[in-house]
Amino acid sequence: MASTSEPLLRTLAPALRELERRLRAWLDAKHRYPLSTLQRASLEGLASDLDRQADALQMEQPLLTIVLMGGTGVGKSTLLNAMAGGAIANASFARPTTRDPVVYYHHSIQTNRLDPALQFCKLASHDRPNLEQKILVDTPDLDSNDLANREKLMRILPVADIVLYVGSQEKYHDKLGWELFLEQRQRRAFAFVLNKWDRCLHPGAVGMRPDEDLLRDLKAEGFASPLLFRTCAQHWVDNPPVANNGAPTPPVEGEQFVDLMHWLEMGITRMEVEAIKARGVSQLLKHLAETMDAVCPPDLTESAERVRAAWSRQLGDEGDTVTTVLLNTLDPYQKEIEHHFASARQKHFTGLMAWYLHTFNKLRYTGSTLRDQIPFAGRSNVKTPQEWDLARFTEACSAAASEQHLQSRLKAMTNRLLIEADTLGIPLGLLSEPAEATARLDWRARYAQAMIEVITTVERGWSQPTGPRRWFQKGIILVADWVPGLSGASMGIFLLWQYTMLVPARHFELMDLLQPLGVVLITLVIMHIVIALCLPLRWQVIRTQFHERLDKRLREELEQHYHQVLTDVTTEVLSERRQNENFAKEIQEVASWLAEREQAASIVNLYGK
Ligand SMILES: Nc1nc2c(ncn2[C@@H]2O[C@H](COP(=O)(O)OP(=O)(O)O)[C@@H](O)[C@H]2O)c(=O)[nH]1
Ligand SMILES: [Mg+2]
Repeated sequence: MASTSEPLLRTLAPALRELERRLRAWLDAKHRYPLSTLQRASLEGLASDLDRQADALQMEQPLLTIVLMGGTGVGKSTLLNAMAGGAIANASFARPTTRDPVVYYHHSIQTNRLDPALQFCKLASHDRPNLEQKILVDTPDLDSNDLANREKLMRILPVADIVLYVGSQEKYHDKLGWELFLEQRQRRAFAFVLNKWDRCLHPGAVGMRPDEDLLRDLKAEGFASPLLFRTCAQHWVDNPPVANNGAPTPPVEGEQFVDLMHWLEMGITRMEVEAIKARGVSQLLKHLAETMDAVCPPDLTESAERVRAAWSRQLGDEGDTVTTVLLNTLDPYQKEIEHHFASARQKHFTGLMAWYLHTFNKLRYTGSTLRDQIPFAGRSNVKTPQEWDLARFTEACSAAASEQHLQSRLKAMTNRLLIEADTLGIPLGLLSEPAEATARLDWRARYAQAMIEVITTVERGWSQPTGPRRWFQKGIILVADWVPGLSGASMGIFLLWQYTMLVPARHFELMDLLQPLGVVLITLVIMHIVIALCLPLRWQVIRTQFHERLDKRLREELEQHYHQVLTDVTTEVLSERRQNENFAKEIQEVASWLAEREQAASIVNLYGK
């Protein structure tokens, strides 16, 4: 049995190392989903445990470490001395306060094979073949007032395969000790010693017998039939059993020190050692799996969908407000914009009409061109560009708008978005950093860009329409381009006809020259009126179109950026979740492989349910 189980443990070592490597890499990686300090510490502890177990399992013959744990004065040191058959541990009479942990081990074990936590203890070797694979460790009192002592104990505990929980009649169930037991019981084998048994039995004792009381409490913790030894350690120090060289007589009825020794020497066979080791590893894996499960990020896909919908509403409102603010900034420049639109269309006309429109617009918008030159304080803090330059103009508008409200609005809105996301199931901590970074983007430039694009589109849509409107406009332009010239020419021809063909012929007068010019001018004016009626240019119409498009454009821009934050974070968290699940699967694989091969050794009583 032992020969088949040994490869089991040694095969386990590399698997544990691999898990340790994965765990450390996971801990070192950056996590979007936060990990609490406590969780991190506990995972780091588990990584060292994996390392320790891997080391321990790699040995030819795995060593079993049995640690004596208990409160001050219960007799741990005395018990170890009794086990050793002589004074090796500092029992209280020798050095009551400074107590280094004592390690009692077989001389064949090279000290460098001992776990680092043990190498710094007081070492006492022996040559007892029955204890060859076992290391007994006395520890500082768990209720010691000296913090350094408690620290020493906490450093040794992880090494323990079996904890021998020692109590005495007055101290077997102290709060500290019991808490430590509850904390460790999932991970280690436990056996119990009730020392000073001689004191438990004295006739004056009232209430429940301590051993029965302890058994009852252990039962409540799932230890149905725990190993409990009642001992009088002091007695065996005074009368070492080896010296008796025969069947020693217990000092009082029911004393079980001999049974304890028998269990340690014979009860824990090699098979049990390996079973305990294997069990220790599976407990460790279980603990690791549980901890990984606790830190596993939730699936945020559904919450993200809800948040997306809620955000869309808010971002839509924001886009609307920003549009209104931007357009209000634009309002005072109505004339300039109309001028700009008019000049854009004027370019489509040729000949006389082009000249006429140019002159007309110049006269009509004198104010606006004039205004370009004078700084006009008081009306608005928007600076009008020196030359008529639409791009620079809108940029200035949006810069002003931005200075007024928009940047701070955006910050406030981002906070609202974060709170909304939090209530819908995406924790604040996940989104705040990238969302705030998005709020800090150069939105002024983005707004300006949007305005320029929209104003250009509206202008193009107006000056170069598509569909039937396009042909309608073409027709009007064609008529407007030709009719004034033609009517002037017709007038000229008519006059010539009057001079030459008409009988009696008309006499030439200087004023006649003005007639064709007059006709041209009148036609130009009539055509201009026709143009104005058929292709109207009104600020309200431009503004409405502008509002619609800018609103849509800004909404898209805002949604694009903020939704990206949501997508990025959910994808990242999802991939962290996958990683976590994969790791859990690997842990599970090792654990079930181990479970299949775990021995049916008689170790069940060392573990609670
Ligand atoms: N009556 C009685 N006293 C004991 C027994 N074992 C140890 N003691 C005494 O208990 C005191 C504390 O023992 P010690 O081993 O130093 O306790 P530790 O603090 O747990 O290491 C010593 O004075 C021992 O003589 C026992 O079985 N019966
Ligand atoms: Mg002691």
